[in-house]
Amino acid sequence: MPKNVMRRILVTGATGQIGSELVPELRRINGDENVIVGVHRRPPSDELKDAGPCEKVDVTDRESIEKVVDEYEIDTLYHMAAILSAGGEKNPWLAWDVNMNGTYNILEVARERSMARVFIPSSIAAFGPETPRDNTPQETILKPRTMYGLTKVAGELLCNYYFEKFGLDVRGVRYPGIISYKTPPGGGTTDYAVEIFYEALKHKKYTCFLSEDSTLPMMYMPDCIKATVDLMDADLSKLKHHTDFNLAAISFSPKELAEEIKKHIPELAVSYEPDSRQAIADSWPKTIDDSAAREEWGWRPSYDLAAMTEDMLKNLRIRYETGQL
Ligand code: AKB
Repeated sequence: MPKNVMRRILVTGATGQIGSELVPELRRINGDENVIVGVHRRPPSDELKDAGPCEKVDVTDRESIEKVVDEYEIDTLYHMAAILSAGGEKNPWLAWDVNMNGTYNILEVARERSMARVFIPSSIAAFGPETPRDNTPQETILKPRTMYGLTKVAGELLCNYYFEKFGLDVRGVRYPGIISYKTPPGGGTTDYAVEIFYEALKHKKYTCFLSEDSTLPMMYMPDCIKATVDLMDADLSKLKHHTDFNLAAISFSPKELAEEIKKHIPELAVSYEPDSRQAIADSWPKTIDDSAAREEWGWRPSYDLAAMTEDMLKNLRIRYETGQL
């Protein structure tokens, strides 16, 4: 897929945390009309709606995917719809349906139409308590205990099967927790790392649902978008992995994040009341070895903890001051 070829793209889950920032970047590269926002639960923002097409897509209903794919002659799919770790423990049946049947439907629609390329992300939730937690290797034990995690492991394997068996060019990374200021995440174990910024600016206090020393792998949204776009642009012949790239940027604990925010908002008071999400965090890695992504498609993150914190606070302040929040 040469870089200068315009794709016809459908993004499922396009109104979610990552989708809502991926779409504008894909539209910048491919043209507004060529990137379709797949909407299901969350309505699209004015930014997404005004710039280009938005269509209803329920990934658990294959016909609703087919209708949009055929109408817009889609050749590339970004499948971002998913129920995350904490949400999946509240409703494991829905998590299975959306994450497993949704992924299977996307793969089948793509296979039947011989699509050019498909992006289906995995997550650090694919790891479990038996996985080495420091510098987690690319090839390692995958025995997650959450419904989200097990659907991600099965998803990685299923995507790889479609690549090996049918030659469908499916690609994916294991996203860490993603931090952003435009669209809040929902139902994740890493969501505290976004909530704390809103609460720090608004109330100068925050009660964290993880313990102060729960170090987890995280990433700022611009790096997440860069990784997603760069992997999809990568030369297929250079890839040894396809659907399960470890991806790392920053690792920190709630306490370290609070200390960094306090450099800008010294009055911030943070307390810790771990809930059921603590057990999930305890089963995930602290740091990740992403050398395969670095070697095979040149992955390099740009934001460290200090740069991410400064940019988050700057942009959230603007949103509060201009009445967007
Ligand atoms: C979650 O916390 O469930 C997600 C993830 C790490 O995939 N943010």
